[in-house]
Amino acid sequence: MERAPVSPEAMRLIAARFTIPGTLVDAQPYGTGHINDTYAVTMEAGSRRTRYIFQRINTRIFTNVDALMTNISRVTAHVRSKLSAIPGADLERGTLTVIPTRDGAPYHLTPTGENWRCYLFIEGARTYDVLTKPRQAYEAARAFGMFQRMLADLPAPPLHDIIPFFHHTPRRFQKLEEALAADVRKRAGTCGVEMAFCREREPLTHTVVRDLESGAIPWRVTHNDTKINNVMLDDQTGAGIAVIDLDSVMPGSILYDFGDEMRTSIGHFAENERDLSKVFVDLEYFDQLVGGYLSATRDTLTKREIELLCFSGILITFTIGIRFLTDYLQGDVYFRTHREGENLDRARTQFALVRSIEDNRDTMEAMVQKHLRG
Ligand code: ADP
Ligand code: GN1
Ligand code: MG
Repeated sequence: MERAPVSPEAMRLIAARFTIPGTLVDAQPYGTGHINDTYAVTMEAGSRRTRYIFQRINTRIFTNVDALMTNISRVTAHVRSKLSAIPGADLERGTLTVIPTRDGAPYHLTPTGENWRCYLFIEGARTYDVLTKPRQAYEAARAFGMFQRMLADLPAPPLHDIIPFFHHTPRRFQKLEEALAADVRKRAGTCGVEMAFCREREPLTHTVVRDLESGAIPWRVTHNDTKINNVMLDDQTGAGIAVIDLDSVMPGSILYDFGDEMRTSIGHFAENERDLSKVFVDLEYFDQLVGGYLSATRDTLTKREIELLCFSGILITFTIGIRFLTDYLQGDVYFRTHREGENLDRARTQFALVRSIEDNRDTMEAMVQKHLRG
């Protein structure tokens, strides 16, 4: 779903509401996120130009913006306090910095009902939609692992459950069946193969949910959207410096985070790749991913979490494929799309990756064991 672009005049008025100096000299749509509308905004004060990220929050998805921004403020403050204990740490690049409005609020509600927030622009670093070097998989995974580690002692109360049942695969599966039955866009006929694929794998939807419910694996503070373009890598050193897109940080399983990272960092294909011959696991990237993730989390994971690491890649890739397919059937109302059928392509790509992980599972399990030993 696309939303109307913002006029330069409207952007100027919005920027004026935040505690940032200068006048707006440029504003451009930015990034490839599927949910919010993101703009890179340049302000000029005297001879100094400073960039900011402005986001129009998608309130169809985030219905409680107060709760959302409370979570983000708490998480970024906590990460910043952890970073401040590390000599030489860069507090402005190591996490998002929420810029308050002139009324001291973490977001601005416009007279027309739009919700805008503003972050410092993290300069000298970038996100990747597709990785180009195995080492990037290590760095990104290490950053996500460190992020989770830093949040392990976030003081009570628990974070707001921003999107209940976000990674609850059995519910996602049920929604898919409902969307198929309703078939509002008459697209059911085009995804018979995909539906068969999903139904064949229905039994695996229950594993992590059941283990969380029984206490076999712990609830933790997790990011829940650890796709590769939600972590910034330094342009000079390549190091993973900041985990961003904190909208869905809430109680969850680390398996959600590890699985989503795996989905987006072990191959050489875009999420919407149509040539499925390109969709396969590159084991060298997986090896780096596991190495980076365990370098930060090895001593915190339980035996059962470790047992499920490889499986989580199958589960989360499958879950997100289910969500793309559901959105396709519902008429592309959730994820931003740029062409007809894009959500179906995205679903097909996810399912092809599920197959490739299934095919490589034994080798991947052995790699996890190798990293645990050393
Ligand atoms: P969405 O929720 O739509 O995915 P994100 O918060 O992930 O939105 O932002 C979209 C993209 O904008 C990111 O992938 C990243 O490239 C860029 N971005 C977001 N926040 C910052 C920031 N503070 N500094 C620099 N780039 C950012
Ligand atoms: C969305 O916001 P973004 O583009 O980083 C989505 C994730 C999906 C992802 C698929 C809040 O992430 O859950 O995994 O698209 N975010 C939300 O690319 O639904
Ligand atoms: Mg994002």
